[in-house]
Amino acid sequence: MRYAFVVSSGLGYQIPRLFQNESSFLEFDKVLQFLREQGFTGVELNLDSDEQCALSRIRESINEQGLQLAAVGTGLVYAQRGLSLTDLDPAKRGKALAVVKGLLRFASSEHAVVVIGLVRGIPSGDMDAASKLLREILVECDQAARECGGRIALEAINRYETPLLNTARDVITLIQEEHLAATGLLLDTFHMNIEEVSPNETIREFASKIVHFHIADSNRWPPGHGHLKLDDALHVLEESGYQGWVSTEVLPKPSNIEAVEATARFLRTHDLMRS
Ligand SMILES: [Mn+2]
Repeated sequence: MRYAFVVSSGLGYQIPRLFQNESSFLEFDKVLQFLREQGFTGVELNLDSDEQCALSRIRESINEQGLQLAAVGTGLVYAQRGLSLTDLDPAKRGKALAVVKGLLRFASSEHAVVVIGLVRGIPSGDMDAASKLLREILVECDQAARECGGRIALEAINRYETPLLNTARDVITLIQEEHLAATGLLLDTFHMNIEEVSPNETIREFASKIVHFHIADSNRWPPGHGHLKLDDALHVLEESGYQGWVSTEVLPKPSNIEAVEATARFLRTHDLMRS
């Protein structure tokens, strides 16, 4: 398995207004260097736009620092720009879809997955209509992914954040019913702790469908700061034959630096990160 760390203006190593100003690009370079020094080989980003200038610069930075792009998250498309894949306004829905498609092209050129998490939106009211909209648009996303050789990681997210696709089985059922060939499962230990009967059983059951994996402890702090047995979960994941990225998506607690160091230390102590 390969280990990555999220860098964003929200979760992960937090850089305020990341990619919105010059100083944030400079800090980004330093953070990438720090991640590499700590033993991580990949970085996961959360982007809210597919603006080409910024994407080229991001690609250059990652390559220069000798890291790989593990994944591109899209939650900020919703959190920062208010665009979701289930918005009842077709124009806003279309904009969200356009950004996801642009990010799919970028990510696929770097062999990275695009994460579909909260960009699905938080619908209230007619849930059947929202579920139907989501299905239709995920079919479109999958089609776009196939066209550019990309892959989508559809995340099971806990009920307190969205009513749509809370469990691994919810995600797998949709993928199978809609025959989504370029879409796989993203499991996140924080969400699984809330929604799954037995997270380790869930990992075993759906191992062949997992295309990306997020770790955080029970309180979303770095591994070792909560009450999850993350070493057990990761050994189960490894034994299941998973060879993709394990990406640390945590709150920047106690601080950015300490979150990275604590995670690296945890992964080494438990013989998971071996480089
Ligand atoms: Mn996650």
